[in-house]
Amino acid sequence: MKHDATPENAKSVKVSAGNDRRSFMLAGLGLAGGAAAGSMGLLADAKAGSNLPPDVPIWTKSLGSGVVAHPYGQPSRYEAQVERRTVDWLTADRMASISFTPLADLKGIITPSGLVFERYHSGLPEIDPGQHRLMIHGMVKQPLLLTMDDLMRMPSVSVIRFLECPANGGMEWRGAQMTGVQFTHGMLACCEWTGVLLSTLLEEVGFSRDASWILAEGADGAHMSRSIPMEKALDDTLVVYAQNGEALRPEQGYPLRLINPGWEGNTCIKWLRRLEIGDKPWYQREETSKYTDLMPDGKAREFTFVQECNSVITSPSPEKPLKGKGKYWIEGLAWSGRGKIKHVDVSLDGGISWREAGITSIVLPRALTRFGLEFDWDGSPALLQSRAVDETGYVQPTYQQLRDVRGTNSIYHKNAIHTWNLQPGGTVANVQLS
Ligand SMILES: Nc1nc2c(c(=O)[nH]1)N[C@H]1C(S)=C(S)[C@@H](COP(=O)(O)O)O[C@H]1N2
Ligand SMILES: [Mo]
Repeated sequence: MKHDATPENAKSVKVSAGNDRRSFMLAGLGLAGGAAAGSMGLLADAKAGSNLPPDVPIWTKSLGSGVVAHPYGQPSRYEAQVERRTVDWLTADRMASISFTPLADLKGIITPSGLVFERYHSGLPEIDPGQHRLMIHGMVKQPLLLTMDDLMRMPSVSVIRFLECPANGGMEWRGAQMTGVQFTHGMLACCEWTGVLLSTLLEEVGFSRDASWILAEGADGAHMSRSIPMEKALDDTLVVYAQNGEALRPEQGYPLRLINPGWEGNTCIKWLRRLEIGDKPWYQREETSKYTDLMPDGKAREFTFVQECNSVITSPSPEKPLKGKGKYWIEGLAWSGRGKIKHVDVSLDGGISWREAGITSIVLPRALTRFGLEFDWDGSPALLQSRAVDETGYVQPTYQQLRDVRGTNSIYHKNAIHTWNLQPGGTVANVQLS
């Protein structure tokens, strides 16, 4: 798109009223023609007022506010609708609850810290980092009680990885019922995480050769805890103190949390206070009565750690309806707990035919990956789907394929191909195809 309509040359063009202004603007943007006006929706809603070309907007005629009007910067007030939201009927209170990431409004692959979904089992504890300790004990030569300062002095690494609750989309096992991508897929985020590799800490304490599991425990009232296999701990588990370049947010576990890249968010213990080294799993509440998968044979599958390959179209979506026929950019997110995203296809006809989408972001293992595709909408109804393939060759399943294996009792680990029904008026509804 060419941007050759500077304010200067804008003034030199003689325009009289609303319609002429519109065609001038479109010509300047290289989008001349009534069809483009309708299709792009450019200026479609804008009332020709004193802030629109060729007039000089009011904010251009005076000094702005000075520096540090906001010592900690905030988004524009025009972005106030971009916020975490809850589904009130899901949980009895806000302490053992969840809020969802507003995926439809986000760009790129990094989730801004203030918009990362929150999952608490007993509310958000307010922890004084000066009084916080990490205890590492059990089958070790040298138990340790570490301060935050101790941790900051150790070798540090930063990685960009997604974080997803295994219950993400769980409500959709019973059929399409959530009203937006924020709620169907918003237990999902991707941040840069900085901290110390757990393997570094394990070397420090000298773990026994018979050790095979590690219990991670949080400092919240729930003492949320999970058993982590030693293999993962020695691979890429991170004890994290920073997120997107600053200290962890309280919501994300300040001052310290675990990140198990690509694994159930539930294993990523926040407000981390204790790591116990042992030789078997502890079978805590969150790995027995919860976060296990009830299979068709009536048995519960335990320790389903990996978040399998998944994807969703974030626009169009219920939050991002279309405004008339014409060209649009379909975009969405794909991710896999097993590695990098290799390929994303998009269907406009409910999975009968597929087109390859472009990958429009950096591609990192176990990170959100953005895809996009041009779409010329003729105004007819469509069934939009995305289907991701990861570097292991795993193809995101249909609901039917998933139910064939998992039956109908599941809550967690739903990664089926999702369908949006684009309706003639441009609204988008959540529907489910098998
Ligand atoms: N201590 C503690 N850690 C916790 C939880 C918790 O309630 N307490 N919730 C877990 C769950 S179920 C998920 S999905 C992730 C969510 O991380 P987030 O709130 O940073 O998005 O944290 C996990 N770690
Ligand atoms: Mo979770």
